[in-house]
Amino acid sequence: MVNVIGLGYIGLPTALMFASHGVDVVGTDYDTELVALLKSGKTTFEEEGLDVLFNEAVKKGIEFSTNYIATDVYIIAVPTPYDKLSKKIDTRYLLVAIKNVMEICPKGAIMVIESTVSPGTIDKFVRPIVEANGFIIGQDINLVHAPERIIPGNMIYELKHNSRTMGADDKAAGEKIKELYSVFCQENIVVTDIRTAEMIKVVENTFRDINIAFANELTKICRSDNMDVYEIIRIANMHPRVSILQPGPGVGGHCISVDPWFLVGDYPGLANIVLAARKINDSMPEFVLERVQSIIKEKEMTDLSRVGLYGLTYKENVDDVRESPTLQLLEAMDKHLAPALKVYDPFVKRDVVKNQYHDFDAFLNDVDLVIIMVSHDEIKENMNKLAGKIILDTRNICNIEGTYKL
Ligand code: SAJ
Repeated sequence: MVNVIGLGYIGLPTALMFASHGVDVVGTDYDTELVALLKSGKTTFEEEGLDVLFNEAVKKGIEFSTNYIATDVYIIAVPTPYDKLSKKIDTRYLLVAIKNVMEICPKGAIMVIESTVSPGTIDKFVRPIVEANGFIIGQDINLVHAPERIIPGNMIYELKHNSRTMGADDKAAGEKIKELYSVFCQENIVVTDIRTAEMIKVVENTFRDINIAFANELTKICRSDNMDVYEIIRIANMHPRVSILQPGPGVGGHCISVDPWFLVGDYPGLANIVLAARKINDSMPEFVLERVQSIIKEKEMTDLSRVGLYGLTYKENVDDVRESPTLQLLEAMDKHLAPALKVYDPFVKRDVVKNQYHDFDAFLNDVDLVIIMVSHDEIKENMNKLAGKIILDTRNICNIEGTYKL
């Protein structure tokens, strides 16, 4: 039996995937409300294919609990944020999970850590807890690091079709976990050591952050000299060895905007491009604000209460608002004591900011300037509704004449 600890964006689909492929699974989370919701047959976030997978897993007997279960395989998928001051990993949720596992874990078990961790975290923080509980690593328990790689919006497909990295001290334990994941993972699973696996994960997300930063920096350069960055990227990408990503209003989410900080915090003076990229991406919400100010001036708008942000999530067609560029932009406005803008997002059902709308038409009715922050399918399919508005499109999805771009 597998006990999956942490039933969030990664733990839940992973638990469901194992269960739907016939593995005995208990999913554990400390959040009683979340567990109650799952037990009542409801999923806890929106993701393509998640409900179908959930129903299959329930049919196969998956269980949800707030308790940790004595079993032979644990998979830990709890959040690992970064400490905003030191830029280092905040291991608090991970270490609580490890301690709880150690309290009930029988000898001979394998503990798999899926949560992203900075290189050295397992040596520095995890091993001492395991050993303090009287377990000899390699003899009484084995550790494996299996960092997740799935992208929100395409998680279910990617769980099956992405290759994986497994870091293990003990080859046999690594191979055992590889075999377990092979029940659903159809791609190559590479077994390496733990520290290498930790680094690979952080490197993957840092690579993407740096490449998005390049697109964002180009945007600023092009804006300053009146060039069309999208045309430049489109045509440059026709070169066989050039593949520039897309500029945007910033980088959000719990992964790409977080993981590169681990390298900055842990290797001071060495992670220079990484730090520059983080700063560029973090500057984008303010850049959007500057664009808004110049448009307001150009259009001689006087009623600033009629400015609205479309999109609150960190990217298209997900309901996750963590570190979202829209939240970053609102925070920047707050610092300048500027009045809050109107905000609408079809995926965010609860109120998370001031002046939030829950109906697209009502939102459009109350604004003259629409800032497209997220390219949800809803707006792409209803672009005609924006006719007559002043539009700032930070995602390059709107073809309406006169639309302002980044
Ligand atoms: N973004 C851009 N321009 C782009 C691509 C993305 O501005 O060309 C922005 C998005 O709008 C968003 C942010 O970057 O705000 C991050 O979005 P994303 O789609 O690039 O990535 P995430 O955070 O949803 O998922 C990433 C993935 N990592 C990589 O592609 C290397 C995923 O595979 C990881 O599993 C995930 O992080 C994670 O959990 O670590």
